[in-house]
Amino acid sequence: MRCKFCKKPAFIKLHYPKMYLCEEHFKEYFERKVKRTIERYKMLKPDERVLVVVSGGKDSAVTAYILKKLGYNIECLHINLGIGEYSEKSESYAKKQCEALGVPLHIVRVKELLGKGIGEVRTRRPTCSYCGLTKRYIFNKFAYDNGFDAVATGHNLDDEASFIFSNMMHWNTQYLAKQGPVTPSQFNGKLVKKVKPLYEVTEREVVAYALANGIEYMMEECPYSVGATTIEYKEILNEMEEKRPGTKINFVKGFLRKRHLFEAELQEAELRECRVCGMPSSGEVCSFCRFWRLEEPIDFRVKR
Ligand code: Q46
Ligand code: ZN
Ligand code: ZN
Repeated sequence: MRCKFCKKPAFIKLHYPKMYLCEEHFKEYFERKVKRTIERYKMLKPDERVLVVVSGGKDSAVTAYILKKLGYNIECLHINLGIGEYSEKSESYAKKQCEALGVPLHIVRVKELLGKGIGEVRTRRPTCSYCGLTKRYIFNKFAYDNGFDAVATGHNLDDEASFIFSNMMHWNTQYLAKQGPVTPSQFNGKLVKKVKPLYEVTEREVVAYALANGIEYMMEECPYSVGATTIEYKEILNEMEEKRPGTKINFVKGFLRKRHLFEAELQEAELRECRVCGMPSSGEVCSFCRFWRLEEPIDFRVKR
């Protein structure tokens, strides 16, 4: 098969819209799509400082690569979760990716910072639940302490579609009301703006783009992700996409049009400052400081 535009041998067959593209035209297509997503949802202004959270995996590596290529002012943050060999490998991939890009990389190691790695804390809380809480707190506070305007993460269309799908299956209307490509800055900037530049590209397209650009990434999954229900939801959506190309993007775009219906159910807890760290909290002490039993705030400011 040949490229739709230049008749060179095809590098990829896209299913929606259906077309064959050579490597060069695929890169162009992908970059244009991400640029349009950033503009459509008004994610970033050209002069903003953006912190990209890089895990070592493909999605965040591609996010950093493309934001740099589109001319944004980015720095990267890797959070080493302290999950044995998996985390060591992830960190070395994040380093390699940022070196190749020529972008500054900051590293925060959970075990050094908090005494224990993810998976080592004795708690009834599920591992992924306190892992998520820890990551979200660290990248937000790191961005806030260092004056970043936005945090960019690597969530792609498959992640978003499966997240919405699973939350609909459980009617978690609170989560649905807050889900989207951009979360604006709140609480006097203490909650830094979050953006997802890969919101409209599929996982398959991200893999192909990484391959086309020689981006190396960690392929192993976190040991705690085994059996996660989100993987099942992704499989179901992939089957549907196979039968009806466009299912995922139409589902997510339809959701965004109807999201206001869930907003009526939003019971926003009144936020105040955490007694320990001063960050926004619904109780006297925020969930991060409470979980890690902190008595002092953590200062993430980088000496320059
Ligand atoms: S939440 Fe759970 Fe992930 Fe943390 S413990 Fe691993 S699988 S890394 S996205
Ligand atoms: Zn071509
Ligand atoms: Zn706190």
